[in-house]
Order: sequence, then C-alpha cells, then structure tokens
Amino acid sequence: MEHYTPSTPESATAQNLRHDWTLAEIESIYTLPLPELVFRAQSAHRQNHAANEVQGCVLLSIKTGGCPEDCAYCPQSAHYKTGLEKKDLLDVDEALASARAAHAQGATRFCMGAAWREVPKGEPFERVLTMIRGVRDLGMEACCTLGMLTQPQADALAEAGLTAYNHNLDTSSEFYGEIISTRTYKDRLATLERVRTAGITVCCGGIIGLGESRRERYGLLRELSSLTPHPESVPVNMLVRVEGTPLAGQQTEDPLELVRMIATARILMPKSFVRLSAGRLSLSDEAQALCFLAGANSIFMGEKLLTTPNPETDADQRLLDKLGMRLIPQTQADAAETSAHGRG
Ligand code: SAM
Ligand code: DTB
Ligand code: SF4
Repeated sequence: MEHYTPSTPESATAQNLRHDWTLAEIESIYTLPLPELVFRAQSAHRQNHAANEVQGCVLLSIKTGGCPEDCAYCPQSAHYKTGLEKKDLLDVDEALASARAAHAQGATRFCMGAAWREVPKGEPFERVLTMIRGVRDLGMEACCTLGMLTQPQADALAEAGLTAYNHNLDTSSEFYGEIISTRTYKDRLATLERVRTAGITVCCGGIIGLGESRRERYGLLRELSSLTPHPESVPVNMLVRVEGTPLAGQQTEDPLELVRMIATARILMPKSFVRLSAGRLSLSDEAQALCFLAGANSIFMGEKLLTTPNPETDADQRLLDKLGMRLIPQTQADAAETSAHGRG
C-alpha cells in the first residue's frame, strides 16, 4: 500500500489542522514502518509541545460503582459482579483533601469521575460544582467525567470554572454496540457538543484491547479527528482486564499497538494533549518510553486510576528521571489549558 505523507508539522503550527482524515489515510499512517511513524509523530510533537515534559494528572472516583450503563470493560457497571465496593458521592472536604495531595505530588490537573449514566439534579450536582471551584482555587486544572450532560448542566460546569470534561467515544461507531448497549454513539456525540457549546475544553479518547480490529481503531481516530475543534485532550487507554466484566478474558494487547495508536493520534491532532492513560501497570519502562517518543505528553499519577491500580508516584518519578523527562511545572500548566470561562 502507498503510504500517505501527512501534513507537515509546519502547516500544523500554522493552525492548519485537518478534520477530514479518511480511513485510508489513517491506515497508511498507523501502518508506517515503526521508525518512520515514531519520527513523524515526534516531529509533530516537537512543533507543538515541549519535547521532554509530560503533564501529571490525578484521578479521583467521587462516586463509585452501581452504574446503570453496561460498558463491557468497566468494573463500575451494576450489570457485572466485580466485587467492587460501592460508594456514594464523596463530601467536598474529602475530594479537596485528595486534590491538595495531588497538587503536593506535582500534578497540575485533577480529574473527578462519577459512575453515573447522567448527572443527577439537585444537591449532588451542586456538590460537584463546589468541588470544581475548590480545585480551581488550588490553581489546578479541573476535569470531570460524570456521564451524559444537558446543556444547562454543561453551562453550570463552565460557570464553576471546569477546565475540561472527559467523555470518551471509546471505539469506532461500528464496534460500539459490541461493547455498550445502554447508550448510543449519538448520545455520546450530543454530550460532547454541549460541552463544546458551554466553552469547556473536550477530553475525548478511547480504549484499545477490547477485541477490536485495527480498522475499528482507525474509525475511532477518524471520529476524534473530525471533531471541530479537535479535543484538546485525547486519552488513550489500554484495557485493564477486570474479573467479573465480560472482557476479563480478553487477550493481552501488544504494547506496540498502543505506540502506533498514540503516534497516529499525535500526527492527526498535533496540538492536543495525548494522554497515556489506563494500562500503564502492564507496560515496561521501555514501552512507556516509546509511548512518550510517539507523542504522549500526559500520565495519570497516583496508585489508583478510578478503581484499578496504577504505578506508584515514586516509580513514575524514577521513570521520568531515568528518561531525563519531567512533569510540566505547576505554574506553566495552569496557563496551558484553561476553559473559556476559566477562573484562574
Ligand atoms: N461514567 C463516565 C463515563 O463513562 O463517561 C465516566 C467514568 S468512565 C470510568 C471513563 C472512561 O474510563 C471510560 O470511557 C473508558 O474509556 C475508561 N475505562 C473504564 N474502565 C476501563 C478499563 N477497565 N480499562 C481501560 N479503560 C477503562
Ligand atoms: C480516561 O480515558 N481514562 C481514565 C479517565 N479518562 C477518567 C479512567 C480510566 C479508568 C480505568 C478503570 C478504573 O480504574 O476504574
Ligand atoms: Fe458507567 Fe462510565 Fe463505567 Fe460505563 S464506563 S459503566 S458509564 S462508569
């Protein structure tokens, strides 16, 4: 197959970002010889981002388990017996204590996740808004992932100073139904649209290792890159297999597929933060280094993601030291990605 030559990093710096990548073009990038792929991704990366820095983010599950959705990968779905302990919405103080600890660890972004299909009205939502204000007052970026939103809810989140809203498309529209039956791709896109309309930055990515083919990955990358503007943040997760979920017995994914996914995302969406998200515990230091070379510039720090384990902060610090890399300093990151309605 003829390999497509992607738009040069120069044109990307001139804001000439493309939203019309075709499946064939995406395939020809994804399947480039690995040295060529990583070189092109690294070139795009250096034109748009500091070469040796990654953003440190910390996740907190503010409402755990009992989710009515049936996402086949998720330990928090009420449809599966995963033995997860359910927890009601945390108090504001608990959440902010966790945010302060994240700040002390050097994180610049604090992400709060709730196992909701959609945001409940009334006091719980008001409590989340108070948490967001508190995180912003610490000088950190605040991100939330709370399920589907109405427009007034998105507007209220923006008003509270929310930097980013995470809502993943997860996989291609064609494969989506194999993984989730309780909502549609269209529902997902509608919430993303509301987030955009509210002026909150979009954090939207997906998962590899669900049993999808490469074609499904190209489909996801096409959907993400067709969003206009591109999501400012693109998390790339590798499935964490959890006992009790339908995907517990899924085959281990080849880490080089993750590297290809990250590199292709970097080339298609050169200005976005590409986040090396779930699945790092199963990656060697060398595989993570390749992900950084391929253009990943963010990690989740701390011993837990939402409910599953993640590398210890000390281990991550040792890895970054070994690679001669560092976390994006706190003052710089505060300015890096702010909401249109940002308070700080
Ligand atoms: N309930 C909200 C939602 O689905 O939008 C927010 C929380 S949900 C846990 C956030 C994302 O985490 C999912 O969209 C999925 O991409 C990722 N995720 C969940 N479980 C995972 C797993 N076992 N392995 C990898 N990624 C996972
Ligand atoms: C995202 O794409 N990955 C993060 C964040 N956004 C919210 C969540 C990963 C969750 C992994 C499974 C768990 O720990 O429950
Ligand atoms: Fe619920 Fe989100 Fe888990 Fe799906 S991924 S079951 S929506 S918490």
